[in-house]
Amino acid sequence: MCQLESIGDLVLRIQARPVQVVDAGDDSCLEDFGEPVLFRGMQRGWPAGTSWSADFFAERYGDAPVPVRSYPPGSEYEFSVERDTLGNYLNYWRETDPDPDCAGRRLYLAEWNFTRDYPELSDFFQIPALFSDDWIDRLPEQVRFGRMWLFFGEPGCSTGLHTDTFSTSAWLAMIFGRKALRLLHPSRSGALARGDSLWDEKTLSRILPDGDTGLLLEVVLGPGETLYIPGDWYHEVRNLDRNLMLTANFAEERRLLSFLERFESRLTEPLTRLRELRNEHVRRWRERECRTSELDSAEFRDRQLVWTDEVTAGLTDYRRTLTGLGH
Ligand SMILES: O=C(O)CCC(=O)C(=O)O
Ligand SMILES: [Fe+2]
Repeated sequence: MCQLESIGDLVLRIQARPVQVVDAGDDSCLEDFGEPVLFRGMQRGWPAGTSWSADFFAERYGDAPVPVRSYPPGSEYEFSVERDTLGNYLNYWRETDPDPDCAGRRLYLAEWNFTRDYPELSDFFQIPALFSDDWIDRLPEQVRFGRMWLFFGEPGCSTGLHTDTFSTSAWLAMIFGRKALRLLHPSRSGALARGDSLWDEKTLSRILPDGDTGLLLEVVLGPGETLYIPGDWYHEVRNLDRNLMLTANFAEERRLLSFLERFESRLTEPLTRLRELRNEHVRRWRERECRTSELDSAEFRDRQLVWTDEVTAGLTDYRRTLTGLGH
């Protein structure tokens, strides 16, 4: 791989902890898993596994407008985004060899919100039961957002270190090909700086000064495997070969309050429904109807108190202004 040293070399020197592998069954519940987990067998019976190929998409969806990341020569992480058609993208696959050394420009079809334009493609997979309780479904329709994407992966094109929006969790289902991921426990997020990479030894020696590599996880995700990433885990993704991945974000109840706080901060006006969801969760927590919640942590409760104080302070000013205006 370009820029950073090859993954194979580094695995020997930096001891990241392998992500736990679990055979999917219907007896587990998401709250049994407190960190990223790789599930095998979760895509059993999905028509996507046998029918989704480059030819399948080129023949049926060649005209589809898609977002394409363009990585300049030498750059594994920096890109600009262009619009093109899926057909042109797949022609690029057909006509060029993979370029893992980043000698030339590479193209990565990332974050195609495909079900919005082609809902029939939803018939090719099922949202795994473990991830199906998504509190975003309970938001009012006008603020609900698309959160399921296809990625046609290209070696030498990586997605830099990030957390997913609004503290949402994610599942990443590999249809064909492979990706490598490194993930960092949220307790070390504060140590990160711009430009850091979890494959960079300098970054690692700074963010894990005690050599506590239990906080750094690594996985190679292969065909038929599905990775669960809980919200607020920083992760970095490298494509090992040409691949296809289906991925979705969702808001799980045990992280609902973080989701609502982040989501609400992006809205231009308050939504009563968000307050209702929050109150519903607090009630369920007090009545022990949910197994775990961010409210179990006193530190989290203190931070929420500061935040609600700020919100109320904002309203107090507003109220004062209104009062000053008289009737
Ligand atoms: O596969 C990738 O390049 C990035 C996947 C990911 O982490 C995301 O979409 O948030
Ligand atoms: Fe992500």
